[in-house]
Amino acid sequence: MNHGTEGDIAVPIAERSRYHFQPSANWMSDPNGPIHWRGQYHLFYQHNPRNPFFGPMCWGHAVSPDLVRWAHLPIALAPTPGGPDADGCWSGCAVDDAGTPTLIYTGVVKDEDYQANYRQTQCLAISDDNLLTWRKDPRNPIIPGPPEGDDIMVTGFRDPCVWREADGWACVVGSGVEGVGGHILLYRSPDLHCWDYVGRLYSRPCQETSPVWTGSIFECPQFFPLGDRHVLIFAVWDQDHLHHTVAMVGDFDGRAFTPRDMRRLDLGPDYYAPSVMLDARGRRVLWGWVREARRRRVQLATGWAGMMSLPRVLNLRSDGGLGVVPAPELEALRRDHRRWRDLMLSPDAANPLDEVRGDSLEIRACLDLGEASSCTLALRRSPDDEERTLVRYERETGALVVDRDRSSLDPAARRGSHGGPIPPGEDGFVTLHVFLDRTIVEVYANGHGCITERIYPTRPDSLGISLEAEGGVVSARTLDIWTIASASDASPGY
Ligand code: DQQ
Repeated sequence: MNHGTEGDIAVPIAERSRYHFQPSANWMSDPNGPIHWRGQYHLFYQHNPRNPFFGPMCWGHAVSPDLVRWAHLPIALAPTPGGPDADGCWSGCAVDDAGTPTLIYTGVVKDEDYQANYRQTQCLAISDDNLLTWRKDPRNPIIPGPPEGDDIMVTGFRDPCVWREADGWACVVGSGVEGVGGHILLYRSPDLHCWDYVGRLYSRPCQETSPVWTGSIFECPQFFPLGDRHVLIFAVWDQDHLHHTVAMVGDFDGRAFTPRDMRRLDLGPDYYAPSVMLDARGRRVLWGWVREARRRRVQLATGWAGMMSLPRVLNLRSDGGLGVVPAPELEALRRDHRRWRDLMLSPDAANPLDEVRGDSLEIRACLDLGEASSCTLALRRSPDDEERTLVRYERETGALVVDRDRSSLDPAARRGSHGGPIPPGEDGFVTLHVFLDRTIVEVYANGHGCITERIYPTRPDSLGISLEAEGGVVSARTLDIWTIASASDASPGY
């Protein structure tokens, strides 16, 4: 393992993921235009191929037969000098236009006088060689700017999400006004080229905080039907900061969306820029960018930044909220398996998982908390507990919390506890489904919510795990632990 230094601490700098998607080097951020095309999954993403920082964005491209094993393909979109995307091809979507694969994305040109220093317009590109190379439309931009005549002066106009309707196309664009609130703008088109502004699909003031704060600008909106409802997902940008992602379930009357349920899509601080794909099985599969959570100079030494979340399948829950579970295809990566049944955990008992080690693991526990106050799973734990990341479920508050205060000795790594309420399942049990991949932890709870966190353990012996009860006895009705293969070891062989 390579090491850099940060103060007196040796910092591991080459902890690439084993089964989370990432490019071979440099910057990766938002997933873009995931599409299931002729039996294969295509995933595009914001990519700066020159260095591990935000820069003039390209669309990186990868293909997979199964959502799990990916082969890298050539860059799909890059800025065209003098064009409406001269300074970046920002986020967008992919659609099937009667057999023609089509990308709709935000082109940006630096302009000090314009919305947050970038003029933002919507552009289109098509492929006629099975998504390998892309031709930009000479008529670009297809939407030359934010709507005029509405009473909004937007400070963002980006990230188109397009879908087919009975007699044409519809598109939402993320927008908002700094210090005022976010907007989702709705457009319609007969042909993907000429677009009419319909109105605001949804707006919310940034002063409203309950049940969730949605900030000033909505980025990366995703809008689609699910069951008998519509779902609106977006990322929250405010005062030059990326915050969190929000999911709303509600009703669409053809012009406006009215939310009935509103909550965080992911309770962690490192998950952003969601993108949703409809696959051949009719599933809505969600991707997200998992950001770095340490200082820039370590990022430079590492040579890469950013990973893709695991694919997550969305469903509508009986309580009106959005359910999120990891895609079952991930099971193909499972290797060695250990199972415990009816494991009784009491506060003073020895750690039953003392023998288990690893930084690439899947853990699934069905817990009966009884009268206990909480149950805690520790990951990437050094033998003396100097480093460890805690995943705790608190019975009284029904909260899932990830505590990374001691995840790393690296002073450049961000700390803190994050989480929120995720009620137990209908059977009263708490099901934790945890994916550990070196510097990423994804925790899914009760089929209902999840937390994504970056951690950066520095000690080579921070590989232990433990499961503990606090304030009473917890029964682990089942506990399964698998080692997980590297996705590249299971290459699709392109
Ligand atoms: N990232 C893109 C934008 C989007 C933001 C630029 C979200 O299109 O709003 O790389 O992370």
